[in-house]
Amino acid sequence: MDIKKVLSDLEKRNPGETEFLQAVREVLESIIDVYNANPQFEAANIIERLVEPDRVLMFKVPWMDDRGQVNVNRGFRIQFNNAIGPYKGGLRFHPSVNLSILKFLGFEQIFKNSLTSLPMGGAKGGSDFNPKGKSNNEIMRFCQSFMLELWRVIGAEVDVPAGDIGTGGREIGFLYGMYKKLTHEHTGVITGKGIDWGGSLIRPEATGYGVVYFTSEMLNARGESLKGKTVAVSGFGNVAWGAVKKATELGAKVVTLSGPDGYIFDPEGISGAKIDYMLELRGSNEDIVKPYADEFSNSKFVEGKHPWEVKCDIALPCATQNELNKEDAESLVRNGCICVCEGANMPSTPEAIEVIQRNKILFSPGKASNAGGVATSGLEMTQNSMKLNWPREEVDTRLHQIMRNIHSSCLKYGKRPDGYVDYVKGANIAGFLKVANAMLDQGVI
Ligand code: NDP
Ligand code: 2IT
Repeated sequence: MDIKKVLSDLEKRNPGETEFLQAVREVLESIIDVYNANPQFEAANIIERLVEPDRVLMFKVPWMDDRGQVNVNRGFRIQFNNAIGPYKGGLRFHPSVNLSILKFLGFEQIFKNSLTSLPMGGAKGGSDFNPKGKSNNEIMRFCQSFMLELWRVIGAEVDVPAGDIGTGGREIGFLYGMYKKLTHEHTGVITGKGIDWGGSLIRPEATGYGVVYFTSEMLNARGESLKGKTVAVSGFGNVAWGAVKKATELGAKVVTLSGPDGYIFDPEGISGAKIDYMLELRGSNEDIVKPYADEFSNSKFVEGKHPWEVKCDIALPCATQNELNKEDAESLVRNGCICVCEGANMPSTPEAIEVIQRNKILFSPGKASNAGGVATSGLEMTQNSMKLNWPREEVDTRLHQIMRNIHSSCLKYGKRPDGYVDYVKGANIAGFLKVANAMLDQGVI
């Protein structure tokens, strides 16, 4: 494979899709040796087939606001690859959403879902709709209009959406209600459902818990543990909340949170009622973390900055893509950080990853360490198929085991002769092999 040529061809066909190209480049650079050692991949042109989504649906989402004005947003669903199972992946509602961002997320999802060992293909969708500041009724009308298009292409055995940024339990409820109305079916077509109507226990916590289970595995492999460690977290959404909860439970002290307005530094640690307050902040429908500092007097708000300037042992970026850059990585290194474990999708820039790995700091890519969310979605699908609900402990135990298995897969393909583990390479190779072999088995389709 000639990576340069593949990427330049891809750029020509997808001009300006920087996030998508960034995600593809990382995978290609990781798998090149394995790819070249197995000529059957090139013979079947696996790479060109893998970087082209199976299909892209783009649609108009008109909706009426509370003043009676008609608004128009753009909706998407990228069905990227279903070699190992039905398409699966979240829906992002955020004003920054565009084709490039959803294609990068859908592409990453292929390998992430493969790593979980569950039968799920890769997909992503969403809209440039901004849920911030909207009333419940506006959110409902938007979600209903979105589903009026989406329902035609999804299905419990076809494509199973879920939440992502800006899409939580409330939005999933409105989307599901409309799907049910249109199809007359009550099925497992969406995950992240309410616990009384087909949802799974632990799904809300799963991504953050999984990130922390994965961090523990990485630390254990170096003879370390989370106990007594200082942790910096970014974001204050679903993933950040789960990560803070589990890290605190396992004896670490989480000292930061962040939002688009800046970050909170809480030297006493974010625990107990402060963790519950994160849910209030998120539910307030505002775009800010500043109120935390007004609520808890020993903490401070630092405007317009990322939390990576704070001294910490462990960094968990849980907000959004490219939120940790080269300078941030250098600051983490200077401050003695020993582990960066991604909760968000692609939060570290390639330059940041280079700095982190060069300094032999533990680093895990989101597609490995945040896979607990979609894995638990997979467990929700299993429970829906069986028409029963597992207790909390059962789901949590399975989630924990899946994270351990993903860690082992990373070690298998990512361990270097000097003992340092390249989790990026390990995750990409392990995720890729299963999908590529399935594509070979199924012929040119
Ligand atoms: P939420 O909407 O719950 O939270 C997202 C957080 O990131 C919020 O704190 C949000 O602030 C912040 N944020 C979003 N966009 C930006 C931006 N452009 N600049 C600065 N801050 C931003 O989403 P999740 O917690 O679900 O998702 C967080 C990350 O984790 C995403 O990368 C997502 O793809 C990934 N992920 C989510 C999974 C899940 O199960 N939910 C599973 C695996 C990965 P604000 O809301 O104020 O904009
Ligand atoms: O990025 C992700 O893995 C998610 N947003 C979760 C997807 C899912 O289908 O649960």
